[in-house]
Amino acid sequence: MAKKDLVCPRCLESFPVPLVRSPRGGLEPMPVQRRSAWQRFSEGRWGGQPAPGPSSPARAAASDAVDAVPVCPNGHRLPPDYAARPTVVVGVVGLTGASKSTFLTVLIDALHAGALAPLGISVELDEYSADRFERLYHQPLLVEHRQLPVTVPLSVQGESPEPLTLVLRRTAQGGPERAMNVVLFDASGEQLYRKEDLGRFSKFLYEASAVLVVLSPGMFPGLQAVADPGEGALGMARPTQMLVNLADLLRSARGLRPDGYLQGVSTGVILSKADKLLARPDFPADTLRNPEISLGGLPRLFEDVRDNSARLVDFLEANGGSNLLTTLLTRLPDPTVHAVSATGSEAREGAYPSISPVGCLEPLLVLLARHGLLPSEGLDDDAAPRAAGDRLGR
Ligand SMILES: Nc1nc2c(ncn2[C@@H]2O[C@H](COP(=O)(O)OP(=O)(O)O)[C@@H](O)[C@H]2O)c(=O)[nH]1
Ligand SMILES: [Mg+2]
Ligand SMILES: [Zn+2]
Repeated sequence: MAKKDLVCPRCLESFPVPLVRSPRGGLEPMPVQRRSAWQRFSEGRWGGQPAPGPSSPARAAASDAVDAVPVCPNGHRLPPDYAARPTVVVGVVGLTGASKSTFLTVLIDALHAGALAPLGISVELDEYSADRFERLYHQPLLVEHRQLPVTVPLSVQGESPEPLTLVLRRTAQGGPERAMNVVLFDASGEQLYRKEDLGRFSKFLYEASAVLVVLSPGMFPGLQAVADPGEGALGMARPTQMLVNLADLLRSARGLRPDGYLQGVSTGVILSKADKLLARPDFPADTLRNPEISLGGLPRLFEDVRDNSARLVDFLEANGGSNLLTTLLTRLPDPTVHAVSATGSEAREGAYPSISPVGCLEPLLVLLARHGLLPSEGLDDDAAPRAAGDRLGR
């Protein structure tokens, strides 16, 4: 398989090798430390004798190269050893108000607090992300318990959706450490259904190898009673169009036909704000849960994920989401559907009494299994690839 390009965790531009600032100005490929032809020749010739050391300018150049910080073509510094790890770029897609930012905040907070420790996974936020996460997400929501301000859609071409980057490290007992960069970014769904924005803003999704679609209950016709202000009036046409465009985009980014199989792309669907559905008799309330996490329990957990997905699909179809669900299940590869409540309860006058997230980790566990950091046993009912839609037992 061809070596994959790197993706900058700041601007999401892809590039083949890290660059360094050249002493002459500008950027050049990071030098690989190689022995010169003369060194190789002389080693062979003079066998056991110590090779003459490099000249002092050569030593100086080598030490510059070691000190130089690798950057992307736009000059953003890459986190330490970033290029040595595989990267999964996760686009979190949903309309404004769907709960993308709130979900990301509680998810990253839980990861940072060691939620994956029972699986032998440690999580570190990259330095640049950590600072932004603290100021813009953690402090307002989790310390002050305030509602997050709306994320403004990108308005300038070339503007970055400002991803948050995590490094996940897993040490299986006795085995070598495996590490992965996870780059999460907020993909405003508005910029997916407005045709004029598609080409300008959705290039970031070209780099995504994982997609988390966030759907809030208020947009389903049968669930209007729990809609937040403005949500219900939108109707289902926009979110459905958003998904059609998303699926087209993921395929065209890979040079695939509109019905081509999206190899290597994982998709999860988050039914957000599910705390608001608990009072409804038709809602499968036990799908909203914080399951115990252990390595031994993962296959069982993933089987439950499949069962719960099927029940949530039935629930949403019965509440007027038929077209949208058909679009999801037929156009995206093997999506699992998860009930999630980022806050555990509704805000009153802009503030939450307390924040107790439910179900936030599950979509990430599936994603990590799909991308090879966790075993995926239990996630697929058999090894043979099946058409999307079948997978959910329908
Ligand atoms: N009841 C409830 N409301 C939520 C939850 N998550 C978000 N909200 C509400 O939805 C609003 C929009 O969430 P936000 O994360 O800003 O949406 P985004 O535009 O997709 O980033 C928040 O201000 C909250 O009022 C949740 O888990 N439960
Ligand atoms: Mg937001
Ligand atoms: Zn960059």
